Amino acid sequence: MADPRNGGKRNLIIVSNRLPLSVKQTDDGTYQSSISSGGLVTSLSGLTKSTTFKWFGWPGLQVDDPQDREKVSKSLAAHNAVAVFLDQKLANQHYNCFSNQILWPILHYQTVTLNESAWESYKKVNELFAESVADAASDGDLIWVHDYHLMLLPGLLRKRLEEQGKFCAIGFSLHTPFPAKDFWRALPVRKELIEGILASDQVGFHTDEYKQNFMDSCHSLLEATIEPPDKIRWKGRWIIADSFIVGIDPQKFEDTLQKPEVISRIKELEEVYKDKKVIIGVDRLDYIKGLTLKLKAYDAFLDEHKELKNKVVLIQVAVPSREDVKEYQDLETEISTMVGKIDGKHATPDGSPLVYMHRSVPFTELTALYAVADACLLTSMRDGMNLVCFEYVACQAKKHGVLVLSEFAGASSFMNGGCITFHPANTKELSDAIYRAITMRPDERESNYNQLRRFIDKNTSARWGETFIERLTKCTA
Ligand code: GDG
Repeated sequence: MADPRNGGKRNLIIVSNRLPLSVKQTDDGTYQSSISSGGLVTSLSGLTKSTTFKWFGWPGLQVDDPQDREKVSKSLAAHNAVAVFLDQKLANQHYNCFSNQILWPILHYQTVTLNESAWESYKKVNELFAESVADAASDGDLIWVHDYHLMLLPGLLRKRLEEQGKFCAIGFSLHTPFPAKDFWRALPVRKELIEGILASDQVGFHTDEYKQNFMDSCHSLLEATIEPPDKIRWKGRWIIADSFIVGIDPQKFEDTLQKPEVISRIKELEEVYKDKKVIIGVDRLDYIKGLTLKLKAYDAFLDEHKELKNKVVLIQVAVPSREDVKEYQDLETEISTMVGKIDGKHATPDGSPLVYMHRSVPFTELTALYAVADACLLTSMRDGMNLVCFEYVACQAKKHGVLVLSEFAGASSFMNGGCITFHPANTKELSDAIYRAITMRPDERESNYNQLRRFIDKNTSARWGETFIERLTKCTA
């Protein structure tokens, strides 16, 4: 709905657990905020002409003093961002203990047990978000809520908005898989969470499979009526549920590849690895990314193809993630141990076939690594979409590198015609996939590549944002 107060633009409120900004206190006690680029930020680029934005979320730092809160809010306001302040203990219980230790695993097909106090904190944080957003929203605004940290928010918001006599269309996007109904029902609070989501007008998933799983749960747990392909009737309202391809901004990668420092870095890397096939892996250090399976299969591949030991290198970037959660600390130890063993077993005085980097690399270095790699290996056990594979394709216009992608990454349901897919826990299948990738004929590489390239160029993040919001706008008609 266009708003005459904004020159006919419509107003969009985006809500995510974390604001896409970094806020820092300076030496003089003031606060400075800088916007961090990211998928969600880019996805709004196509909407700027028709829409004004306001972004709500946790600023990522503990601020208790009311005066400091005011200062933080002022620095955020310059970026149209609004802080939802949380105390450290509550934020920890909501983010680490419920969202990341209960919801994240169950959404990725891992069994969990409920932690009652973490659930209470999850509800409390969703309430605080609802209070803050509902008070700031005006009648007719669009509200777009993101991800599993805020599943109760659409329900809490709708109630508050109705009490305040405001009508706002609410959209919800899930960035993870939604599991099959028999799996989801193992969670004791399974009904409350999907009831929360169903208070939205439109719910977006990465793939049709996740959408269908969600609809199945709504039907079997809540007796909601499903009208295929994309409608749910619940408590007298219609809700749209559909898949929306999240995508990246390929131009950003093309532009970075043109930078002089990236061009010279690519040359350097090509020199270092001139007689080798380079395989790149880029993952957050998360068990869903299947890094232990990747290393196991790579070890098996090196055992089977001893002649290739000095002719291939896997460069694995593993970005530290959720380091406060014990499962992630244990995983890091397990992976470091495996890396040490593989190195010890296969390295020669001429080098090692495995380079493991447990840190985040700068964006320019990341693009250079994508550009020099002959193949990209992604072995997720489950993954909502996986954007690394899109990014690799965006950097491979010259080489036509091969994408080797787990069949459990959401992206594989769109890209499987142009890449090698495999079951990540089938070591032999994965080892064979690696071999096939590094020995693929150039004409096959090129035709696969062209197919993938068309897909990522068409399904950009800007298109995702536009499509989701255009359709949500229709819910207000
Ligand atoms: C969740 C879902 C879904 C990684 N290492 C570095 C670095 N990255 C960037 C990549 C990419 C992003 O992080 C990772 O995105 P993914 O989509 O692969 O994975 P998640 O972080 O798990 O994201 C996922 C996504 O949400 C979107 O809905 O696709 O399934 O799990 O952009 O480039 N960036 C830099 N240095 C690194 O070392 N600069």
